[in-house]
Amino acid sequence: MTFAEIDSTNEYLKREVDELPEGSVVRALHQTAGKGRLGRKWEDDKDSLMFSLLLKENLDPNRVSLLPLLTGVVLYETLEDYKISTKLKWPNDVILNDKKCCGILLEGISEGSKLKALVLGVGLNLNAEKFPTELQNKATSLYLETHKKYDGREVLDHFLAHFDKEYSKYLEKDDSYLDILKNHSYLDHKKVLLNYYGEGKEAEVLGIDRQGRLLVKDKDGKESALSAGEVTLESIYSH
Ligand code: BT5
Repeated sequence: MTFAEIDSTNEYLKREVDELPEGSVVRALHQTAGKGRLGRKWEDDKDSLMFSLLLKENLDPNRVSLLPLLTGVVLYETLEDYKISTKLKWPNDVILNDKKCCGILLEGISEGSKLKALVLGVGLNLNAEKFPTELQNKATSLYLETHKKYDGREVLDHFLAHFDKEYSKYLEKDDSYLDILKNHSYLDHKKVLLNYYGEGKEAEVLGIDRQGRLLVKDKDGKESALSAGEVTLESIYSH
């Protein structure tokens, strides 16, 4: 289903969760209220791929935090089909030549204490020729990096084929897709400022572990493995 314009494809699936089946995909050519995480805004560059996917079956609350990582890997594979090499910035950005070309937003819908559904939203900048001033240093599109134009429907089909393959593995608890994240991780060797339960924590990123956690070394040399649920990345302060 493709809308010419809608508020947000994530919000649409959340509203229609009871009516729509497992695996429903909704795309919008324009979003009037595109969202990022933590109340942030997703800028609609007018020529990008924006869609959401509904997951209702076989949900395992203990493995939900792996899904943005899996989606990043699926986007990596999708763009490799076009010979575009990206890096994955844990936990949910896709980076092309040091700028963000794609963001992922996973939202849960609960009923009482039960997880009822997940909505997985993806925004991928395809053909934008420029971005608003405040994003110019950190956002990019496939067009700006490769000087080619891309067909959204075709890119979405590539995405869905890779997603089916990797998600079936995930459901069987085969997390081998994490190897791709480990091998193409953007944050490795960078010094970062993390928000750890509301407190600032400076650390150096060592890598990603087999459970998809960020491995860091703090200023005292102490190493730890942090999951996306307990820590958010505030900034990168040196390479
Ligand atoms: C994300 O949030 O990156 C998740 C974006 C998900 C967007 C999709 S589009 C389809 C579906 N429907 C929705 O309403 N949302 C999803 P976050 O990590 O919080 O990053 C947001 C930040 O990225 C903003 O604060 C900006 O700094 C930057 N940003 C905004 N628009 C951008 C764009 N088009 N390209 C690159 N960076 C952008």
